[in-house]
Amino acid sequence: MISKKMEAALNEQVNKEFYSAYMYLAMSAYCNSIGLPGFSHWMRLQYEEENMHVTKMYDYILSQGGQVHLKAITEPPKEYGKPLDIFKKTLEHEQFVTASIHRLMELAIEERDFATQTFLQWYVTEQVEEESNVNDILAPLRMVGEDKGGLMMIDQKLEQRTLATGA
Ligand code: OFO
Repeated sequence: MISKKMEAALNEQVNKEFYSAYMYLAMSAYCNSIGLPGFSHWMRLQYEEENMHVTKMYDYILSQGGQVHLKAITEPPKEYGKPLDIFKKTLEHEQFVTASIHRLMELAIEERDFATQTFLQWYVTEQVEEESNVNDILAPLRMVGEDKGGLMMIDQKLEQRTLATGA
């Protein structure tokens, strides 16, 4: 059983996770359109991961006897700039999601809602991983700058990403 306030906050987070999925799919399309198939693949898998984040939270709300309220998803941008800008925007977005998860955790602590604290712990850990993965890509991107050969190498590396299980 979760409080109505917690139910509303989790529904807001479901919407944010949906937006994340939508944004990464838009990024995937954009990367494809600028000739970066590896970047596009990475973003496509990120989209799949976000869908898992949505479903996990959706299932939790229902398992706690809560009501799911699906809201309109904001339209993501169509263009994301240069390869470095794409991942800078990705990091910014993940930091925004991390802050949102932390606010949810604060609410769960305030309400002494132990079940939701345990549930949210998975997202706290996941966000550490998400930010770290993006930082690992940003470092070589900063190094190569506009160098086409370097960008191609990074593109090939991103093409190798596989979907993480256990989400
Ligand atoms: Fe759902 O973690 Fe990214 O946004």
